[in-house]
Amino acid sequence: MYKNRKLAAYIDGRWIESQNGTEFPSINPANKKDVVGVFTESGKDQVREAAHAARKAYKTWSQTPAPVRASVIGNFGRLIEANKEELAKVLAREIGKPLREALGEVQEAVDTCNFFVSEGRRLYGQTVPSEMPNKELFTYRRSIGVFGCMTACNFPFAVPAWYFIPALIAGNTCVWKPSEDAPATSYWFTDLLHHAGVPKGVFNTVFGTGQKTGAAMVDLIDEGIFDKIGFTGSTEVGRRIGEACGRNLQVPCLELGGKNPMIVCRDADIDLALEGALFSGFGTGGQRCTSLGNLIVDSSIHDQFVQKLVDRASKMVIGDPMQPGIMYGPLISERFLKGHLGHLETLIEKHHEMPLGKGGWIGHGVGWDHMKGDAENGFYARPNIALNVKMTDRIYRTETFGPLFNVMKFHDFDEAMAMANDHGYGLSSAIYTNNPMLVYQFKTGITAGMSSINNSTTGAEAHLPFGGNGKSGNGGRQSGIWVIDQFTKWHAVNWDMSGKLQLAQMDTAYVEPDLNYKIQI
Ligand code: UN1
Repeated sequence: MYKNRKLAAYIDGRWIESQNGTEFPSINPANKKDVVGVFTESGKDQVREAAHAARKAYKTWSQTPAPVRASVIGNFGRLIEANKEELAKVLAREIGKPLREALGEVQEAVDTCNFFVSEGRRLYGQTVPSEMPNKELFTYRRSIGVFGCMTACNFPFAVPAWYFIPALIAGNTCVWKPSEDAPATSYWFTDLLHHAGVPKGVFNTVFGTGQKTGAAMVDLIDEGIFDKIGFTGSTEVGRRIGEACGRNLQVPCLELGGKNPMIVCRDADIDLALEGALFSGFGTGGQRCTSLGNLIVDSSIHDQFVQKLVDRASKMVIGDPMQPGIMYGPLISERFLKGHLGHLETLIEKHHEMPLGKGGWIGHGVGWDHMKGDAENGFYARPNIALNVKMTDRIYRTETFGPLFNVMKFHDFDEAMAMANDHGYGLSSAIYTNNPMLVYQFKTGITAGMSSINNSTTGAEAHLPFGGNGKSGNGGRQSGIWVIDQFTKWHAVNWDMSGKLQLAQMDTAYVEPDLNYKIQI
């Protein structure tokens, strides 16, 4: 347990307490007086030590039969399931996610385990015909090596599961820098892997902030101690990581921000679209990479739709994550709340209408009629909708990561598609329509990696490829069978049994055609 221990890391199967590192507390954002735990930042030396432990464990783990590796992941899934309620409560307490969603997030990790357990019995390669006699060709998936990974705070259990479950099954060993906003959740993730039977050194965790521990990991890419990097977080940091990996001829898995569009067409089921827009925009306090950024509404229904939207939004219940029936809880931490308030300050322009008001921090100068939490001690923000947003506005192309989204008006479908794509992100997207032709145009014209038809921009299922394009990532995908390509490299093997040197292309017994032959009709 992490209580009264000031843990800095889990390396080579042991928890490490630090005497002199910088401490950082994990604070319950619903009540800042509730300290979930105090952890200590790992520095460069500790990150290096973790990577060395992972390197040492790599040979044995990569040679352990894949079905045996997968059985450990099976154990992990069973342990998560057996502790689902408790894990969801820690997660909700630590990052303010409503309990129902926290339970869903833990379930997403269970689903990922269940999906990948049998992948340990596949990891298929191919047998391929050779152009030579008495020769066979094969392809094998080989593990990559030491995987260094930095994850975000908004999905502190499911997203690490997306990375580490396939990485471990494929035979890699890992160093994880979880978010500084969710160290307790990350502690339990690590602890359950330990109890699932992951051998020492195979999985290592280093706690700390992005500025210190994360920066140390990025610096160490140039030392060559990682063979693969994964990162979920901002586009800005992703770009720096991509540069460091590029210098070292590595391809990282980058899952970055979004400005996810939702198009509402005139023929849409309006009530369904309203429901979808509200959850996409305000579910999880708008703090999903897949949250709604720009709501793009047909001009002929715009005013009526906005009126209903504002009406429904103004009745949303905000409050303590443990309370039933809340739309969203506090923001993840004070830092996220301040970031959100800063966006309201700098991105809202004179021509934007704010029908839900302009602010702000509930309990700190502003109120909210349907508040079910401790406003004085929590980091709660009012919801905001910005109307009349144009493609030339900064807010159109800036990820805001809070309970705030834009509404734009379109006159023809080409304009709607331009609004959906031109901000340069390409993670998630949605359309509400019952017109198959519009669905087709949307599916073939959207640049996002994920699209919903008559559904929220959020809530991807755990076995479809998750990821984005443009400013949202480098095209890598997580989840489902596709993620195996991130954690394995192809190995091509040829086996010549002919007893002589047969040269491909040169000694191949191709059959020559009679090119003088002309058909006579
Ligand atoms: C994220 O915000 O980084 O699709 C992940 C969803 C969730 C995962 C989001 N299943 O909204």
